[in-house]
Amino acid sequence: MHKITNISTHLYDLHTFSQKSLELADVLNQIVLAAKFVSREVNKAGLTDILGAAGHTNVQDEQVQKLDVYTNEIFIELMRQSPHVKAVGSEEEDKIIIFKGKNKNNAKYIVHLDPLDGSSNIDVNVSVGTNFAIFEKKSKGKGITKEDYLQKGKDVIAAGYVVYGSSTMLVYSSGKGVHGFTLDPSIGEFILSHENIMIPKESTIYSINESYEPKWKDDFTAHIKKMKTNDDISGKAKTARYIGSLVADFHRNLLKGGIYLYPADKKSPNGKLRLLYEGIPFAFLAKHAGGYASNGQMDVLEIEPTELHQRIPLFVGNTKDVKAIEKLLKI
Ligand code: AHM
Ligand code: MG
Repeated sequence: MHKITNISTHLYDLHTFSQKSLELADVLNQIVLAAKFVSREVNKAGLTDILGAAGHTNVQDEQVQKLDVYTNEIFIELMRQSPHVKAVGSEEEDKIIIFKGKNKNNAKYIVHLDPLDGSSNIDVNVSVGTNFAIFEKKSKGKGITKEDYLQKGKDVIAAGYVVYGSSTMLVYSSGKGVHGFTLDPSIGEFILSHENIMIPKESTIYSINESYEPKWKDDFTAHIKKMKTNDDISGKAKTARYIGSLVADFHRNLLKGGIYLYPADKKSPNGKLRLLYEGIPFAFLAKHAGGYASNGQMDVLEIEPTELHQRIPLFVGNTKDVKAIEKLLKI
């Protein structure tokens, strides 16, 4: 029989059972548990009309929550229950949530997450996901400072995402390769299915919302046009794929080779995506899978965060594609 590995065993193996691996495994296990709850809810989302719509009661007379509200609450609650998580930054919360209490005296991890990314796809049975990045507190003592929760991506301890698609998959890296686990719903376990993912050398896909083309600068439009015909990088035409859930678009490009682009434009001069929980997790994963992420000027992992919900333009995927965009946009 071939070896069956779940995520905690995998993490212990990678870090040879160190204290760090035990603590990190606890945090990841809480993320895994939350993801299982969310996966269950996502899978029955289409049944809400039958079971009860958000804001109303279902057939059991329970209040039904909107999926994004539910997801945010379950992730925060499970982070609260881990003795190792000191704070959580969530796309759904204005401020950083800092946990207090005796069981948190030695907590040293800060988790930034987008509990349900791809909000426009929630109600239409299209893949959505959860993205996360885990940092270690730098300051001494029980408290937490801005420097603790506004760290550069290069200081990430582990990052990953869960994609709730035709199956539910969790992909993570703790700096030693990028690994994918598929949820087996019959036993409720994430089992290692994609070990050591490397982004394919041949990049065949570009992912961008082309409806914003009238807002782009001419040289950017020309660059995208070149991708469709005779790409400078691969010498071949790329094909377009855009789901509108970053997590699902990134996942596909990671496995198939390609570039995801969300530039700054006249409507969003700083881009749309958020540095801490949308840029950094994918930049970290891309790096460890042989790819690269940039804001058009520099490596996303080198950007100094100044606020919790800071936005950036984001280009992520095959290194050569992203470097070509950087060359085009660099001031
Ligand atoms: P969200 O966090 O509100 O879901 O917004 C982020 C999403 C990404 O998942 C996706 O890639 C992008 O927004 C799509 O934006 P647009 O509809 O402008 O193409
Ligand atoms: Mg999002």
